[in-house]
Amino acid sequence: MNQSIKVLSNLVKSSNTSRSLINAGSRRSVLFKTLNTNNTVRNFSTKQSKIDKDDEKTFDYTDKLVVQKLETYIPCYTIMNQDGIVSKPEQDPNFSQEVVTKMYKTMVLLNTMDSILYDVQRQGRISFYMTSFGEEAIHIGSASALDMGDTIFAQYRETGVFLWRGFTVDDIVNQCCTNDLDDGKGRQMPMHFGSKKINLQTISSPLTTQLPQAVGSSYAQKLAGEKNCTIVYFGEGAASEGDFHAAMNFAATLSTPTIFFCRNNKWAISTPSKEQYKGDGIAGRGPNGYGIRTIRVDGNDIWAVHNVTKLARKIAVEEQVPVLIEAMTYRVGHHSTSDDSSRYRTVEEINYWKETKNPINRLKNYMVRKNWWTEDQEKAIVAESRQLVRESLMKAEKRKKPALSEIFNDVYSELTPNLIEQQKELEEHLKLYPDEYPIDQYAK
Ligand SMILES: Cc1ncc(C[n+]2csc(CCOP(=O)(O)OP(=O)(O)O)c2C)c(N)n1
Ligand SMILES: [Mg+2]
Repeated sequence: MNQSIKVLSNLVKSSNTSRSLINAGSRRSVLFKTLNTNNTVRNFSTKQSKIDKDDEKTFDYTDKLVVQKLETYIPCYTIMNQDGIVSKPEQDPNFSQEVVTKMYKTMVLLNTMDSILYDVQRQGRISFYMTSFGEEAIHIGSASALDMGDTIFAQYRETGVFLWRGFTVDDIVNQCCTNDLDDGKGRQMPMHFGSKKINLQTISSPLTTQLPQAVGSSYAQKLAGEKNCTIVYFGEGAASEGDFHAAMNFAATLSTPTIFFCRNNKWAISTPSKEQYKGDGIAGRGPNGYGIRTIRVDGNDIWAVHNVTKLARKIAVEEQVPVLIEAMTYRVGHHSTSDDSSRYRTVEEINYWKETKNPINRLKNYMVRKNWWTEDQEKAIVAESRQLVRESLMKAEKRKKPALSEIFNDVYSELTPNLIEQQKELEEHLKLYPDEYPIDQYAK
């Protein structure tokens, strides 16, 4: 019998034993064995006989026949209005001028880079791009509350999080141009970054796969006794996938240090959020659905986002439990360069968010109130950001594509015999038809 079958059969045996113990009403705890990641045996204890008592504690029995309706909505935490005024000064994180300026500059850089790279895709110089217009406060507000040791799982619209953690414009542009400096070696679509440097797990296109993976990552952190958590970003559309529910339930029952960060930007490509769910958004599922502590926040208020992420991180790490955050915002740009949102929403709707709830202007107003920012500085920073992105693009476009041999690397630590065979076949084929392929564009 191999090891995993042995473990499984132990579990089955134990669960049969547990059932007979419940039937007998015994108060003895049941021990069963499983393996942890270090392959050492761990003991889990289940106090089965307490189940009935727990039920009595959690709800009352009643003779009133009531069909429960949705009655209360989770409020949305916000502390800074569009004029940059913080309603309760004690809740202002009170960062120094230097730190706030860095946050603001990162938001402007992200916004400027998005505008340029969107146009560059339209010119056919990169194959795909996704902007984060309108969600800049979510990125910088949340990323600034995390520790570099925390692991990030992202969806794809979180570029500002990466910038804040030290992923550079060059890193982004090299990946979008899929040149030889791209960490992914040209094997991913543009925007699907991954980076050890910033503790970012590689982004994958199929929606919501990152959620159960993030729970696994945080469970590993818990078992290793680390003082870090895993944060996983996802859209309200992604939360309709089954993986969302599996992940939430695993995190709750395994009690993992996971921050589930939902960016509710009201659209999932052309599907509005009101067609995505009928309950109290994504936040409403947390406390009653899964027993997960939950906060809803104004995603366009950088200080509110920072405060909730900081608190969620503290709870996750210190209490080793998951926390759900739902940040309310709006996707100002098209879904991606493959989308034209004018086909399904009005310009008035977009302008309402762009003009009256703009997260970048909100932080700018805060800085202007403190006499930390002038129009001259604004012009300079926009020009600087443009210059940075354009230069990066010029450098990136001159480079070669990753070496063709990279197609075969990194799946296994060593090439398998069939991969060696395929690689040889490709080399022979290219030698036979040298004029049919632009081989000189690829690094050696
Ligand atoms: C499993 C799966 N189904 C469908 C898609 C196609 N798809 C890509 S993004 C997207 C919308 C996601 O919306 P949301 O989660 O709200 O994120 P947002 O784009 O608004 O940031 C869809 C349907 C996919 N990538 N994977
Ligand atoms: Mg969405």
